[in-house]
Amino acid sequence: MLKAKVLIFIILSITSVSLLKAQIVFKEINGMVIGEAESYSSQTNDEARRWKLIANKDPVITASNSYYLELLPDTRKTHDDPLIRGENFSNEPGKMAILTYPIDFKTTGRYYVWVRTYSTGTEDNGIHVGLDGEWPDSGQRMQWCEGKNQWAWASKQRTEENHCGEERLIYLDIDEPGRHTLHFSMREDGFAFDKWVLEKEYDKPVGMGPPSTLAN
Ligand SMILES: [Ca+2]
Ligand SMILES: [Ca+2]
Ligand SMILES: [Ca+2]
Repeated sequence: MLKAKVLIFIILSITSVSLLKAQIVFKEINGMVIGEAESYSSQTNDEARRWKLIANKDPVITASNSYYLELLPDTRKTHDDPLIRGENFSNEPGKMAILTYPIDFKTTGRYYVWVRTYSTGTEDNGIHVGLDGEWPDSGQRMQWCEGKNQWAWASKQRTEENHCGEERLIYLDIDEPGRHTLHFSMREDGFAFDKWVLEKEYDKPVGMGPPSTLAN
């Protein structure tokens, strides 16, 4: 009887630990929210492309928290590789490889979205961002041109006129305080994703950026 009770206790403990692990929640502090890409709570629509957890191997390539995600496989490495919509490219947001991060907000308003990536070319430098299951115009086609072959922060939107992206066009509007969910989805495969920052000021993070703002 005692053995059975101990066994049930162990099973319940393991279950609650795994539930806790799956329930990382972030919080906004003074108009900022910071999170590691690898601390997502769920990944969906990942049949064709999947975010894989990568540990720092090269001491020169230093990801925040020693880990980052890479969207694999990467079959379109150069402009000469075939572009296959729904496989290695998705100009439509919220269709492929969706990551979700719960966040508790106190302060409503507009938050600019910054992402730290490591781009090596022209076919691994785009991503989409969404909120609460929706994909507003202001979250589509985040784009990086500067800072190849190194970790780089940016918050720019690719437009017809400017393929390298315009500043201050990537943002999410928080209308109500409380729990919201942040999402990212694939635009180009091979994207390396280290960390994200939501901030009311348009103020580029430096280095690895500030530490995560965890609610739990
Ligand atoms: Ca590109
Ligand atoms: Ca690619
Ligand atoms: Ca990281």
